[in-house]
Amino acid sequence: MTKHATEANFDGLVGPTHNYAGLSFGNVASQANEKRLANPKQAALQGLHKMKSLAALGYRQGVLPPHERPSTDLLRTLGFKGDDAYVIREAARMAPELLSAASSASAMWAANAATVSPSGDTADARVHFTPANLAFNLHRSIEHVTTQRLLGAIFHDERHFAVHPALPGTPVLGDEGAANHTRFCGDYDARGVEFFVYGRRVYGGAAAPVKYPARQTLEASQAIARRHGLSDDAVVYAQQRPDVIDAGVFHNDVIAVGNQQVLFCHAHAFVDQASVYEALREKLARTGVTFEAVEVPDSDVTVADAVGSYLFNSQLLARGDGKQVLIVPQECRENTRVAAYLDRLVESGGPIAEYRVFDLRESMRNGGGPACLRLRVALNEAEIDAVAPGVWMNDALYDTLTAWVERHYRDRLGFDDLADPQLLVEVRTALDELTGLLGIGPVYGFQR
Ligand code: SUG
Repeated sequence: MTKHATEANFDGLVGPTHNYAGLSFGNVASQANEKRLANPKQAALQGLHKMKSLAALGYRQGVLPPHERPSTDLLRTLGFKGDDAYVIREAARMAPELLSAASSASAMWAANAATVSPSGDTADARVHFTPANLAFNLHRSIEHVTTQRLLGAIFHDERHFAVHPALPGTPVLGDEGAANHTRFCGDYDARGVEFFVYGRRVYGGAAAPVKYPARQTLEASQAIARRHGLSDDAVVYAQQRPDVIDAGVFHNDVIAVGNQQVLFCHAHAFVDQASVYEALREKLARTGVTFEAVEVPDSDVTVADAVGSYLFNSQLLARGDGKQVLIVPQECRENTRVAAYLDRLVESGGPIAEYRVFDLRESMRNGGGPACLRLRVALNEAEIDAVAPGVWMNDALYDTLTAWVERHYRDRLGFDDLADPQLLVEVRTALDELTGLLGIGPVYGFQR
């Protein structure tokens, strides 16, 4: 593996409690699959297969461990008392929806773990991380505590990395992390332009969706840019179109993805889309890079097609030859319009020259595609060396983690299983072993 500046992808390893609880209002897949029986083992293996495949193609790939679930801390905060088994049984009996929230494996969607600003962009030339408060959903609002600890363990060298706490968890500062953040650049260690997309502006007003929530506010995005030390000429803000949020685009990464100089997006992604392109073009030009938008017209792929297939929830990755490869979920092959579009796209001679298809069905049924599963961290050589080495994916780690999943994960999980206190015992046994396998030391509350 070469050690030049690169963009590493850290994928969330699916946790042993992966299930379908219908917890996310406005996320149509989550709502449609509520109470379906899940297969955590298969979900984790599907994710590992993607990680290993991208590592084998030469991309730097890391692993973010799952969180401890069910969270008895949350249940205790909500008033349940007694030992862990009693707390879980009482929650199942009195407030099953709270037990579901406390049990979600939603930390797998690492794109929502944090917003990351690479050292090329920040005032102190360190990589800055702000864990997302995910304040809109109870089940996700508890993630940032463990996320901060995990990022602190993996990116522990403070000469290179700054891991901030999450923003206050209030609706004014709703923050969903990198799912609403894209960075454009030339070389990964050079100055880039960070693109923050918000759904709602609290102060000063702006149109907002009427049916579904806008989870990200402009005020949150601006706070992150400030604390990361980004200069005004390296930042562009854009509002997501409220009508597409109402059509099920609950994060910007359901309708747009970018990498280096390329933005791949639907024609209905942003309010005043032409001005958004112009701002990106102008600011990127100051870094010597020519911005390229690949815009998909509604006549080729509708917003409903995009939401159903997750065409834009793809990973756009640089190939060695200046072209890009798109990593798409297999649902894109199953929608005939999207499949035909993809074939035309790679024939068109544009920047996206190839696509590769992955089966991520278990995650997709909760609204999580290839892009949701990964957190991008652009790193220079010295920073690569400063990352905890045990989290880098390679053939040996793939084999180790596959065997670990096979040993510890169930192959079916429904609500009744969440009520079984034995599940927490299994989760703790698995996670305790995992921190050893990844060499990141004790990070979970039960290990302290
Ligand atoms: O926040 N689904 C997640 C999916 C997150 C996808 N991430 C990105 N687009 N980057 C969410 O809505 C569903 C859980 C359940 O219903 O069981 C859930 O949390």
